[in-house]
Amino acid sequence: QGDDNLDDQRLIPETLRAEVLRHLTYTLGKDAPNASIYDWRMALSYAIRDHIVEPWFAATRRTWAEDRKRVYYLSMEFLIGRILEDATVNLGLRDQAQEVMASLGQDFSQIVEDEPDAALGNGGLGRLAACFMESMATVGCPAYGYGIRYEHGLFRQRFQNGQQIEAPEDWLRQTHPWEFARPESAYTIPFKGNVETRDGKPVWVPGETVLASAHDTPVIGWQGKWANTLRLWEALPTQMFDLERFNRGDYAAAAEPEALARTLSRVLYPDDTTYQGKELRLKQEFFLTSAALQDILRRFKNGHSNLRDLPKYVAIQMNDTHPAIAGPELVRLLSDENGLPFEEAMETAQACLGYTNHTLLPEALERWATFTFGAVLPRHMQIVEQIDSWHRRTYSPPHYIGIVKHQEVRMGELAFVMAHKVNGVSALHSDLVKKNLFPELNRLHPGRIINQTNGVTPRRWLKMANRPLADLITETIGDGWEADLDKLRGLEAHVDDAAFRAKFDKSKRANKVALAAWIKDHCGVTVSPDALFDVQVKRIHEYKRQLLNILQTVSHWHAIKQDPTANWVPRVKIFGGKSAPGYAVAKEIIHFINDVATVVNNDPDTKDLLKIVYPENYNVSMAERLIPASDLSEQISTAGKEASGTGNMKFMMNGAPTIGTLDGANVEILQEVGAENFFLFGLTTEEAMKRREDPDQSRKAIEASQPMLDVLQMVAEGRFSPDQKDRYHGLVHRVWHHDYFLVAADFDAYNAAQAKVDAAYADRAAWVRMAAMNTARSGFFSSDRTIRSYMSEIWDIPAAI
Ligand code: DL6
Repeated sequence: QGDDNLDDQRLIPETLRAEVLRHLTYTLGKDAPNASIYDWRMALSYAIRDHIVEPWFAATRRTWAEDRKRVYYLSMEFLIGRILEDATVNLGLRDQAQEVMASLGQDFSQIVEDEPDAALGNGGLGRLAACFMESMATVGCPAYGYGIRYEHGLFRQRFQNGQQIEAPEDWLRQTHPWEFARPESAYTIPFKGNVETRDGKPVWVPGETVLASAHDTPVIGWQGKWANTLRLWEALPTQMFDLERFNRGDYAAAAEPEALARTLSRVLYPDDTTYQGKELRLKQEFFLTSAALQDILRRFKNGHSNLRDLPKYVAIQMNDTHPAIAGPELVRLLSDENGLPFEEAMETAQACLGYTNHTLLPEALERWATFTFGAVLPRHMQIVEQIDSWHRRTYSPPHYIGIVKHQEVRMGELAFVMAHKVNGVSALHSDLVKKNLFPELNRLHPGRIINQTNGVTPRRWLKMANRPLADLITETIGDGWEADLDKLRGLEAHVDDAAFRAKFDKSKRANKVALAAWIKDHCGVTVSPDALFDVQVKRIHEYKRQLLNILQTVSHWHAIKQDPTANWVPRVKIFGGKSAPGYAVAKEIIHFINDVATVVNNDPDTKDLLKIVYPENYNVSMAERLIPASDLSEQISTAGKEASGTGNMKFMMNGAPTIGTLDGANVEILQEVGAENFFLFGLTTEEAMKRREDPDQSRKAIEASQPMLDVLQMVAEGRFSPDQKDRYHGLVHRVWHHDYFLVAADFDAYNAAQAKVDAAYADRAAWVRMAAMNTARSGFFSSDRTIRSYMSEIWDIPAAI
């Protein structure tokens, strides 16, 4: 069926050209001479979307006809990025689209660039959800993704005098061509009010309601063989408009119900790490979850009558604790609304639910004051207490495990208790989830915690983003690797072949040349494509240690100045990432990086030997540009703090060796690629924990390191903030005295590892071999592998294709 579909598409480009022109005329209402780039993009997107609809219908029809189990992936974030090019790649239409647009006088790559990123996520967690959607479609796992259709995605970042400024993001200002509005799929979502007892039964009488209205985006898998649905909810008022107030002339008040309801899908919470007891956030979480569960039950009941059968047809995955309200909400729907006794409702819910934990950071594990929780969700407060006492009764845990404790509802514990499987996202992380996060629950429920190491989709992150390398891979090992990434191992046979290495090197250089031109355009900095491109792109956070990177950069700069004629390897240090708006320390790190860049980039002593660039507004499409052009991947978090990382996998696939700690999935990357192809440094998780026991540890580390002393001295003297010499006194003070993330303790080891990188880079043949080995051994990190593993170990769903 999939191949037929591809054959159809060989009819193009004439057909595709006609389709684009038809949409331009009849959907956009434009004629070609007057069409803007936006019009052309929309026309092309609609034409491509038409090709997705058939396989999408076919997949949906098969799932119904064969009465298949589906997975429902509940996530507050889907960091999708751009869709157009990705869809053309998966449909095998990229070349044709390029040709067709050229024949119409349009540049395909400019059209692709015109699409705004769908930035409905903060970072790794949201991007993982997007990779999973694509992989579920590729491997034929019947699935729905459920999320919120935020009007404003992650804020736009600008720098003003080196400091981060946030501006609202407005991707929906233009028509989003990939979605279908489904106003008929709308559910009432209740909030607040109180619980009454009627006929001995609890009845929730809500104080407020909003409507969740569905918008569906089809997600097409590789070669168009299967497609699933990403269903995003828009919040609408149950009562559109207060006509009485309007007639009285009070226009603002008349529109109030609408404005209030819409708030729920207005903005993505711009933070993935900090707990904030905001009622709006809790309401958003319930809004998504309740709408999804009502939709799931409606679909189930359309063909099934026994609710105890739900787990045979429904697997629900909670992506982190954000949708953890799914436990009590499913119990409420099954018992209050459908009459199942509480214990049966519990059993049924547990058999459906899985919970993925994505962080050990205590501030990111949600807890709600019972006061807030009870006010917003009064019936759920009762059910959570019922679940808590059921759990105590059934398993007799030590008294200190409680879902409700110290007047807080602990969403991690709630998700754990309600799920039949709990998973971490890398081997190390899953181990720490067992040992450090939920040790008591793990003892009570042995076997419930399992590991599912993350992955990324090689279609977007290699085939689409890195065409020169993708073409070389196909030329070398043939096709088929896109859907079976272990085939990349076939490249290993070629890494000692100088001709292959020359081609590998050439593909990287092509990407670097393109990036250098882009950097010149966007940052005004001239960089040489012959320099080593050293890249750290991710959210700015203390645990990710961008500070360690920039302090070592200062040290390197200082060393060059001391001995300018030595044989230095030219480097371009590239940073990218946003800080949560309220995270002052992370924002100070951004300011500091930009201040260091200003001094270093203008220093005649170091000229082309060292440049620092930090493009504004890092997002998915920027990652697609930076990662294929990288020589070195910076994965330098404090051991025990990065749950997995997925950026690390993308760099590896694109032939950039890692400089990194034994943290998250770095551990498995190291295992796959081998120590000789990885620059390992730093304390282990255990060593880090031990080191923190000494309250004086950072001072001791600094005093033992002349390079560290020199760097901190320069920063404290105001070398990088000549206009305000004491600007970074606080930063320096923290490194000396409050260095929880162990920047000082790891500094010398990091410095030494960077020196090894320089030495290795100077030997071209050996370096390219190492880079190629990284690509060759990256097969394990395909999200297809991850999804197949969720299907067999958590969801119990067979592939439909
Ligand atoms: O699992 C996806 C992704 C991991 O790769 C990152 O290591 C992890 O930090 C991220 N977790 C989150 C949740 N909040 N925090 N922090 O974004 O998940």
